[in-house]
Order: sequence, then C-alpha cells, then structure tokens
Amino acid sequence: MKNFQEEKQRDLSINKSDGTNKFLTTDQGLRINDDNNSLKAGERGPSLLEDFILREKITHFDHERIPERIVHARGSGAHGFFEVTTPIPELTKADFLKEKGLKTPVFTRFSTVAGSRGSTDLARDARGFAVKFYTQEGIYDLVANNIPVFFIQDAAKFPDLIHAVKPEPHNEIPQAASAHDTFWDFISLMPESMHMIMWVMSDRAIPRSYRMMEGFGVHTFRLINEQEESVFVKFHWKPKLGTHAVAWDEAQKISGKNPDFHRQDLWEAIEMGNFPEWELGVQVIPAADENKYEFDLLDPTKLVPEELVPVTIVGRMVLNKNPDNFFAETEQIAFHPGHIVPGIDFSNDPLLQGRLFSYTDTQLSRLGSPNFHEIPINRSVAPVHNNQRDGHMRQEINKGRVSYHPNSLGGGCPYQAKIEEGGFASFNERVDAHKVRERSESFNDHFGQAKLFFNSQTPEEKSHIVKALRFELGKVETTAIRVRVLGLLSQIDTTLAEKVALGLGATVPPILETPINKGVSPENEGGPQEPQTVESSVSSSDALSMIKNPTNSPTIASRKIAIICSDGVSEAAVLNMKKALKKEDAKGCIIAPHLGSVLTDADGAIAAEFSFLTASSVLFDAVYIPHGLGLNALAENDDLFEFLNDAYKHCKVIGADGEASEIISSAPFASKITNEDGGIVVNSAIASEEFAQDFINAMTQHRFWQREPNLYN
Ligand code: HDE
Repeated sequence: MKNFQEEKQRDLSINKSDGTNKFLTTDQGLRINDDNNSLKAGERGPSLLEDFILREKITHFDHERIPERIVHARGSGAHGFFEVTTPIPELTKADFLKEKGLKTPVFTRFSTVAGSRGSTDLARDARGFAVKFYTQEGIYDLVANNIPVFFIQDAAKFPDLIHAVKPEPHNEIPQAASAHDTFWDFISLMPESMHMIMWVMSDRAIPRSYRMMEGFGVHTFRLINEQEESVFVKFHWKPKLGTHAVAWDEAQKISGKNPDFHRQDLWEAIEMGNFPEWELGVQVIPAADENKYEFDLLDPTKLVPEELVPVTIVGRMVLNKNPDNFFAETEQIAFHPGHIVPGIDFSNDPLLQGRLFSYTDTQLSRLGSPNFHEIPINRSVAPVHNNQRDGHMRQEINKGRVSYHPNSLGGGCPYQAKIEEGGFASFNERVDAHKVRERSESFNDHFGQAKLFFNSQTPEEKSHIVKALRFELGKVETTAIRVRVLGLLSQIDTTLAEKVALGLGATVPPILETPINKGVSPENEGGPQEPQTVESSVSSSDALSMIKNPTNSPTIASRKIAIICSDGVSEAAVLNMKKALKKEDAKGCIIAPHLGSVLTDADGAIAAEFSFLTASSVLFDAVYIPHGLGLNALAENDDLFEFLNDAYKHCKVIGADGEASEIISSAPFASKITNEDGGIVVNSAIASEEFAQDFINAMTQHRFWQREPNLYN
C-alpha cells in the first residue's frame, strides 16, 4: 500500500532548526560572545554605529511582522493526513482519491473571518476550514467554511461585504463583530444574504470547538474521470465528534476569560493524543441533472439538501501533529481554491470565479513575493519545474541557460505532460454566449432556502436565532436599518420577524414597503431582478439543524469537566469520577478555592489545577461537586455559586452526590430546576460507579437547552 503520510514532514525537516546545545550566532554564523550589551564608547557612553550585531538583531526585529490576512486573519492549524476509505475512480481521476487506504499529508487551518489576528476565537462569525493536500500530483487546496452557503452571489460584492463587516473605518470599532450599523446596512440592502444570515445567526457561528464543526466547499465543483466525463460535486467534512456549539452568553464570557479558547482546544487535543477527525463526503450530481432543481447549482447562496442528494463518504482526515512554529507554518500557509489537481475542476459559480483571482493576488502583498510557493509549508511534494524565475527571496537555484519554452538549447525541457502523463487540462465545457454584466434569473430566489434552514431548526435553535438577531440588531443605532432587516426577516418567517421586533421595540413593516433591491441604489428597486421566494422542494432537513444533525455523536471524548474540590472532599468520589471520565477519554480538572493542595477526607491531598480565579465554568463542559463538600465547606464561597450559575444558565450538566447535593438545592437557580431537566444529576447516596455513569450519560446529551425561556414560542 502506498503511504505518503510522512512525505511532507520529511520535506519540512530540511528547513527545521534547533538551537539546543548550540552556540548563539549572528545570521551570518558568527559566534556571539555578549548578547546583553551593545557596543559603546565607554561603559556610560553612546552606542557605536559599528555594532553590526546590535543592528542585525534590531533590524530583524523591526521587520518581523507581515500584513495579516485581509479576511480570516485569526486562525489555527495542524498537520495530519487524509486517507481514502471509499475510492471513486469512476468519478475522478484525482490520484489522491483513487486507491483505498492511500494516505496523503495535509495541513488544515481553521479561522474566523472578520476579526484581526489577535481577536477572540469566539466571535459570532463563519469559520474557515482550509485543507492543503500535499498530493503526488501537486497541491490541492479545499478552502472551505463551516457554513455551506455564502452572503453574496457574485465576487464583485466581496470587497463591499468585507468593508461592511470589518470595524467601521472612522473609529475602527467594533473588533470581530458583525453587530454594527455598516454590516446590517449592507445586509438590509442585499436580500440574497438572507440564507447565510440564518446560518450566522444560528449556533453554527459559535462552535464549541474547531474539532466539532462541519466543513463545506460551498461552491459546486466538478469531478472528471479518466474518460473526461464530468459530474458536479459538493464537498462536505463531517466531524467524528459531532457538531456542537456554546451559548451566546457563554461565547462572550469565553472571549474575556480565554480568547484563545479554540486555538488552545485544538492544540491540547492533539498534544493529548485526542486526534480530531473528519470524514470527507461528496454530493454527486450527474451533469444531466444540472438544471433539475428549483435552485441553481452555480448559486453559492444555495445548498443541495441531503434529502435530494445524499452525502457519500470517500475518506477521512486526522489531524495528529501540531506545528513546530506558528509563523512559519500556520501564518505563512497560503491557500487557493485554484490549486487543483487533474480530476477536479471549477464550475462557473461567479463567486468561485472571482476567488480564483483573489488568492494568489493577496499572497503577493501578504507574503511579499511570487515565490511564496517556495516557503516550506507551501512547497509541493510533487516536483516543480518551470520557467518562472527570480523575484524577491527566490530560494531555488535554477541551472542552465534556458528559461523559456519552446527551446532547443535545453532539449525542450522541462517538457509538457500529455493528459495520460498527468498533464492538467481544463474540462472541455462548451461556452457560447454574449459578454454581459448580468445575473441569471435562476439566482433570484433569496428566501426559499432561508426558510428551509429556519424550518429545519428545533424550537430551541429557533429561539437562539431570535436572540442572536435581537442582539445584533439591538447594537445597530440606525432605526431604518433595523426596520429594513425586519422586513426581510418577515419574508422568511413572520413569527421570527415579530419576535425579533418585540425585542427591539419595533414593528415589522408590511412586505410591500420593504425596500428590496439588488443593493445597488434605491432607484434600482424592483424590475427584472426582483427577489423571489421559490419554495424549496424539501420542507425540512435534519442535516441543517445542529441538534437533529445525523453527524451528532454521543461521545464526550476530550470534553473537560470541572471537579470542584475543597478541604474535606471525598477522595473516593473524586477518584471514582476521574476514572469514569478517563474511560470515556474525557478529562476531569480539579478546581479549588486556591491553588496548591486540598486535603481529602482520607487525609490525602489532591492537587488543584485551577482556582476559581483562574478558571470559569465557561471553560468546561460540565461541573461535578463531589461528596464531602457540604454547605459548610463552601457556603461562603460566592465564586462557587457564580460558577454553578453560569453552568446552569449555559445548560450544562451539573452533578453532585452525597451531601454535596445540598449545594445544588441551595443554589440561586434551585427553584427553576424541573423534574424533566436531565442535566441536573444529584444523588443523595455516596459516590458510586452508577452515579458517575448517570453523570456521563447526561453529558452525552451535551446541552439542556430546554432550560432557557423559548423566545420563539
Ligand atoms: Fe476567501 N479569501 N474569499 N472565501 N477564504 C481569503 O486569501 C475571497 C470565500 C476562505 O486559512 C483570502 O490567503 C474572495 C468563500 C478561507 O489561510 C482572500 C471571495 C469561502 C480563507 C480571500 C471569498 C472562503 C479565505 C485572505 C469572494 C468558503 C482562509 C487571505 C469572491 C468556501 C484560508 C488569503 C487560510 C481567505 C478572498 C469568499 C473561504 C483575500 C474574493 C465563499 C477558509 O484571498
């Protein structure tokens, strides 16, 4: 079996450096004798220009920063591999998809979109999900998002969208947030964004972890087989851990407590050997079915419901190695949807077509040179030979006098590859048309799939969307913008619009008065481009809901559970729970009023990993208070009640056994607990394996959203 899994690591190893047991040197290799004092005229005198060691060090420091990505600046990545589980040679000649068991190295970077490099991981935003496959036929990049549709239909609107969502230009406020006037002004004039708006107002936009997100190629692509036959394809990543979110209040608190929450979660999971894993799926649409659906396959504001075309799993991706250096790898990696291999090709989606220009262009200013492909993390493991030459920071030393084609002096080399030799040829699509600046009428449905998405949500999920919209529009200062958005929402679901309006103290405008236009100018209202609602042929799709999602998994692997401890805690109870959690690959973390040790009832000591000052409930998935901690031990401790209050508010499992159950019955939320709330696991008996199992069983349901008041009902 061919296994290329380690090939990229071998390739990277030639650039790795480690200063252990080595002399400190200048960049020129000169050993440095004193790195603490600059060269001066006398010990109290001025520094000398001659000090080349000081100059080199400071000059390098002065130029350490490169421009951050214009979008997706904030991100985190890891190495891993992709393995074919079900080859599809009948659909694609792509080598890395053809053979069962074949492993291809990958580097995957997850990101938020709007925030700067140092912004919080927990912003309400789409997430980038970009995978670089180092295939034997060259680099293939699947530059995806965790949401299967996009805000706009045409690349021409992308700079406008991003200008609107980024901090406002006059005062650069707010950071990493769409809750402001310019974003919603733009959206209120762009009805085509409504489907995506439903997704970003849902909990998809506040994932629990990068490891618990789906990924979607968004656009329709093409697969091409050896016979040069083509099918359309949509790409899906399905996480092994299921698709999960945090609560919005929780997200905002995490942003303060640990803005690196997702970055750290990914890093720690990999360090602990809990390697994140996804399945790669394809929705295959025969070429003959191109015009079969009520939506246009080329319209990136539409998805193909899984009820119409099921997802077939073809492989799996495992991320199993953290980068050695964030800048060299995660920051310098350069993705491009135009990095493709034979067997994969583009569709005419006008958003994708624009992206094909943008990604190389942006690397020129971000990485500073057309030689960015030579940076180790971007370097192909397939050999690269061409007549591209020179430019800033060129690494390759091209031999010989020939740098053109055709040539005779170099024997015609490097020579072109025939198709059967792996030469890439674009799909031979017939295009016979007039040059026009127009949008196809088949793109005019702006509400049908927004409705499908909304109707597919559970009552709790609908309530979260209402809450998110109340928050976002509540931060908008211009009343007319709020009202315009309410008008658009009313075309998705009148109750949704009314419930949002209630929170804003506003009234939903009658549909006819809603300015719906193509966002160009108010004079352009109506006309042939009038947005329509085309009812979806699928009325509800479980795959669109996170709660009903078929990818959901009951596993609690890699989840973190806060175990509250204080002097007198039952040692048996703590050890029992830790053991039970470990069996599930979850981690119990000890939290106590102070760091150091707490004394147990068995005269032992347990080390506290966190104190109430350094940890918060929002950083954990559940809370357990072991037997031995009665009211006496903790009644004075407000921090504990704050901890529990947040856990309750964020619908997490709270467990207590023995006398610790008194703490729950005297917590401020005690009166709200109902018998139906399966997330409160109390047992007046003393710690038992059965109790630990009940606690774990409750955790497999992840969140008990029904605790919250439902804003949609
Ligand atoms: Fe991107 N996008 N994008 N995008 N995008 C970039 O490229 C752009 C779009 C996506 O981790 C930039 O190297 C245009 C859709 C991801 O490094 C830039 C348009 C989807 C990442 C760019 C889109 C994406 C980017 C910024 C509309 C989901 C981060 C830095 C025509 C399928 C990759 C860079 C990473 C990054 C342009 C729309 C995903 C400027 C013009 C739709 C995951 O080239």
